[in-house]
Amino acid sequence: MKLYNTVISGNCYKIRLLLSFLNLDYEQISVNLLHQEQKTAEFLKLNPLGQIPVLEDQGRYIHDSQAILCYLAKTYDAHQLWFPQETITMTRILEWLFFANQRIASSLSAARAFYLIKKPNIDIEHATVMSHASLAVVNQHLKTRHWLVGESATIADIACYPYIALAHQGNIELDPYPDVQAWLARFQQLPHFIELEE
Ligand SMILES: N[C@@H](CCC(=O)N[C@@H](CS)C(=O)NCC(=O)O)C(=O)O
Repeated sequence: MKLYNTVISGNCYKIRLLLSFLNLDYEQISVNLLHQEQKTAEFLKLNPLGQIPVLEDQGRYIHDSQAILCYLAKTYDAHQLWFPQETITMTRILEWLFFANQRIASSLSAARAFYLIKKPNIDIEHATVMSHASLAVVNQHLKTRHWLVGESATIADIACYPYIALAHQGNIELDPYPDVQAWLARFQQLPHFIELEE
């Protein structure tokens, strides 16, 4: 199994987290975004969208971090704990995967990209407002729960964790969100948890 990735990407970090939780061996192929390696003709054959992460497994190339999380959990988690298949539980998890891909990507992830890599064309005021709106939703949800869905960590938590944990890099303080902070601390206690740069 190969993961085309770069260390500072939160989307790639989601995949490294699940691979670690599942104790799976894989090879990391580093893709240099500054050199636009994700837009070469060769890379576009792996992902026509020209983005990382991309997972190669059993001759298949899978892109989008949320899709890769689903694929890995369904294929390699024998107990189906990370992505339970009971209809309502699965549906709730999908809600959070779409939240990560849409709301978190356009707010916390955008704010981080603005400050960390000076990514152009980001409306930082809007991204900041939307970051706090997103965090308020997550904080409210976690007031009565330990995990986003069900009684244990799932791929919903993995999909939302990186850009919330890295909020400070986008100048978003987490002080007003104590339930989010408690959830981050719980997540970091999971067996085989890894930091972004491990
Ligand atoms: N929805 C995708 C977004 C992937 C994405 O935005 N990847 C970034 C790195 S975090 C990227 O490849 N950026 C370079 C580009 O878009 O050219 C996912 O969740 O994987």
